[in-house]
Amino acid sequence: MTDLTEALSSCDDSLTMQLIRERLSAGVPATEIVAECNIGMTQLGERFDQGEAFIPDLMFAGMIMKKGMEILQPYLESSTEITEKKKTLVIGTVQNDIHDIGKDITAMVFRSHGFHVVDLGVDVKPETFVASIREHQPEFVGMSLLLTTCYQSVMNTVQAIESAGLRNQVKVCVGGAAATALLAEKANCDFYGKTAVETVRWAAQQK
Ligand code: B12
Repeated sequence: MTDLTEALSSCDDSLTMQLIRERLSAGVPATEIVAECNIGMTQLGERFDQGEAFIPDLMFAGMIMKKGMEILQPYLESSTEITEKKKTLVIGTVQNDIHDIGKDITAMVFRSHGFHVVDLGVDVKPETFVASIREHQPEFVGMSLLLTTCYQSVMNTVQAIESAGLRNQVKVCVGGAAATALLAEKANCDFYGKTAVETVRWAAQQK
C-alpha cells in the first residue's frame, strides 16, 4: 500500500490532494496516479465488503476521487497519442448501476486521445444506448459495470443493439470492477477493458 492509496482509502481529503499534486510535480504520469487511486478505492471496497467501512465512506471516497480527477484531467488531456480521424464513443453505466467514477475516467481518457465522447450517464437503459447509437452513429459503445447483480443489464444492452440491427456497425466494449473477459464473451461484446488506457489503445487500433 502506498501513501496515496492509503490516504484515499482512509478518506483523507487534503492528504490525497497533496499527494496527487506532489506526484504530478515529480513527473509521475497521470495515468499511473489514476491506477494508484484505483487501488485505494478497491481496498476501501474490500473493507466495505468485510463490514469495516460503510456507505458514507464509499460516498466520501468517491467525492475525493472526483476532486482528484479534476486536478488530473488537464494532464490526461495533454496526451500525445491522438487518433488520426475523430471517432465517437458512446458510453454509459448500465441499468440499475449508479457508479460513475470509472466511466468518467474512461470518457476522459478517450477524449484525451482525440475521440468524440457521448456520455449517457448512469443507470442507462438498453433503449437509451440504442437511441444514442442511432443519433450519433458511433464507432464504439462502452458499458461500465461495477455491480455483479447488473450482468443482465449488459446482456440486455447488447441484445437490444442486436435487435435494432445496429450490432454490425459498432464495436462494443465493457469495463468496470465487475466486468470480466468471460462476461464480455458471454454477452457478445468485442472487448473487455480492464483499464481505460488499455481500452483506448485497443480502440485506436480498430479500423
Ligand atoms: C465508490 C463506491 C460506491 C459509491 C459510488 C460513487 C460514484 N460516484 O461512483 C456509492 C456509495 C454510490 C456506492 C454505492 C453502492 N455500492 Co459501491 N463501491 C464503490 C467502490 C468503493 C469504488 C468504485 C470506484 O469508483 N472505483 C474506482 C474506479 C476508477 O474504478 P473502476 O470503476 O473499476 O474503473 C476503472 C476500470 O474498471 C475501467 N472502467 C470503468 N468503467 C469502464 C467502462 C468501460 C467501457 C471500460 C472499457 C473501462 C471501464 O476504467 C477505470 C480506470 O481504469 C467499489 C469498490 C471496487 N472494488 O470498485 C464499491 C462496490 C463496486 N460497490 C458495491 C456495492 C455492493 C454497492 C451498493 C449496492 C451498496 C449498497 N448496499 O447500497 C451501492 C449500489 C448503488 C447502485 N445501484 O449502483 C460492491 C459491489 C459488489 C458486487 N460484487 O457487485 C463494491 C465492489 C464494494 C464491495 N467490495 O463490496 N458505491
